[in-house]
Amino acid sequence: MRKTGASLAVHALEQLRVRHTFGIPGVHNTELYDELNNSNYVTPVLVTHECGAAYMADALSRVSDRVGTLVIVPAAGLTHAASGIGEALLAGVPMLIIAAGVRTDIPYRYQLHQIDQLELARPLTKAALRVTEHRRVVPTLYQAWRIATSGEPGPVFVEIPVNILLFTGEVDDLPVFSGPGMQGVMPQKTAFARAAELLLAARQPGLFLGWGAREASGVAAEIAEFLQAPVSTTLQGLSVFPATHPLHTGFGFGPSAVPAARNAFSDCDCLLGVGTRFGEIATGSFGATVPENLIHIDINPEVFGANYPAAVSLEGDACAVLVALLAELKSLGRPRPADTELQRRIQRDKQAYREEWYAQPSIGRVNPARFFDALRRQLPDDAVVALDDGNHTYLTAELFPVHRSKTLILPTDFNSMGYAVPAAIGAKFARPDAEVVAIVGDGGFMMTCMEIATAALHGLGIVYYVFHDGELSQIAQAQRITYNRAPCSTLGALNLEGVALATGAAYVRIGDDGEIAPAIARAHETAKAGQPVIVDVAIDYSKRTAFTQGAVKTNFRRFPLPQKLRMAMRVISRKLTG
Ligand SMILES: Cc1ncc(C[n+]2csc(CCOP(=O)(O)OP(=O)(O)O)c2C)c(N)n1
Ligand SMILES: [Mg+2]
Repeated sequence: MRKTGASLAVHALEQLRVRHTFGIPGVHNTELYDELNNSNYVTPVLVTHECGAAYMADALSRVSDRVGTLVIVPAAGLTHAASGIGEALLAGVPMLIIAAGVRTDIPYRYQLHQIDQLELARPLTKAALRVTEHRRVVPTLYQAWRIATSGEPGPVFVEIPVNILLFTGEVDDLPVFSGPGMQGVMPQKTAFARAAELLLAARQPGLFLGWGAREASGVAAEIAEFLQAPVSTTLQGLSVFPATHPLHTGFGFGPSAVPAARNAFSDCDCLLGVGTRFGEIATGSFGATVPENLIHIDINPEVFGANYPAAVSLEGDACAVLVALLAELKSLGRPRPADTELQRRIQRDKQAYREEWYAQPSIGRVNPARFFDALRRQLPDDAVVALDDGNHTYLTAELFPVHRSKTLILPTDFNSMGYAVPAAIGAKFARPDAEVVAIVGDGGFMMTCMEIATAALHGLGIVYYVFHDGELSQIAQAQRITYNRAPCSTLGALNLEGVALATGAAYVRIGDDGEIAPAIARAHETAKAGQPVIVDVAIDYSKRTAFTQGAVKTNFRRFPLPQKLRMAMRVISRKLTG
């Protein structure tokens, strides 16, 4: 039979349960957009900028079991989407990127949008594939989906030249998708026994959970309870262990961690790290001390020993490996009695940290701890929170208790600002019945805020909390410590009410602590009626997070002595002379 590449691609997307695609049409992919428009299953979503499309696709993958998909024009579509693709790559998030390609059936060079896209896509993706004939459209998309979702997930790029999309070509059949097909590996029994022995023999075991453990919250809790081990998470993995659990301590466990985690892990002699790469942010710039007895579980064997040597490494799916490890623990040992002293200390430390923040006088501004407590009280446990990158990220990490896995999403290792606004849209498309909010700094907001027009167009009631401090605070704070000044970190005036007017959102302002609770209630009422809301929060950033203080100190300590002296002298002389 003869089919256009566009109709074949849409057949494949329907088979792959792709409900939404994100992108912008251009001359190379209009046939594909026409076919998407004909589909009863897939809805193509128009965005304002392909960067937004990529963040939407990323978020959709993070909060659901579907694969976020882009449909973009060659070259310019890819370069615009690159930040979101990079984010998905370093965060282990599956994504399918379908870009049209220039014509391959004509002899001309210097075609519109002509560059070597595959070369550009390669370092940003797990794989970059090109379709060269009609027969390969469907199998290539199935292959891309399998690569994107297997092992450590990630983005996969597929180029389909416009002549294949637009013209008909011969195919033998329309293959049905037969499922993932890849079976995970499972470590040797002896490795489980060794891991269980180390954990049972430890004086103070601890658990450190990353995003890779997102489907393993239940079994991780059972192991923590069995061992009476405190639990800390990475930044990306903040949601994987409920903050309400008595053994939950917080984000990180080294000098950049909150006091509850820092203290609970101070004499940890056996660490069970699950679904984490022990990367820079997770470890507070590698400042965390990891004990010799590290048991490292990950689906990607490349992470073992990358930064910290593991005494035992267990390659496989976090959930399956933890289930087997728990069985081994039960067969070799007995559960420890509840460590009430440890649990009491965790709660005491958490309470004291909160009180420290509450004591911060935020006159005429909004106290972060009071804001997060009020938001938590008004948000259901299954609400999705999307963050951006900045000071607000670490404030949220330290002060907002997350109750359920995959309900907090944020940019981490690629660490690209501009994530939150579109990510909240992707999350709302994926989970239309859930409340979705974004917490975003004013700098990050400016990067992608026009995407709120997309939310308004689709009647997506998302609440955008913009922490409006007038500067790029996360960087400005570090600049002030190091340079005693903060060049290029002050933002121009931003009229958020104007942005609301321009995008079709409602506008609410929180000027001080007294306005927090009623403003949140009002914003969520409006959002429930299907309108996005921009909440202008006059946040008080005068107190630094534990993370910022810890990370600056850790980095400084590691500088060579002459450089340390140079920097210290500079800051002292600037303090004296202004
Ligand atoms: C694309 C990109 N550009 C620059 C940075 C560096 N950066 C990290 S945090 C930050 C400040 C963010 O400012 P804002 O969005 O206002 O958030 P705040 O820190 O004030 O909460 C900057 C500039 C980055 N992470 N990503
Ligand atoms: Mg700011």
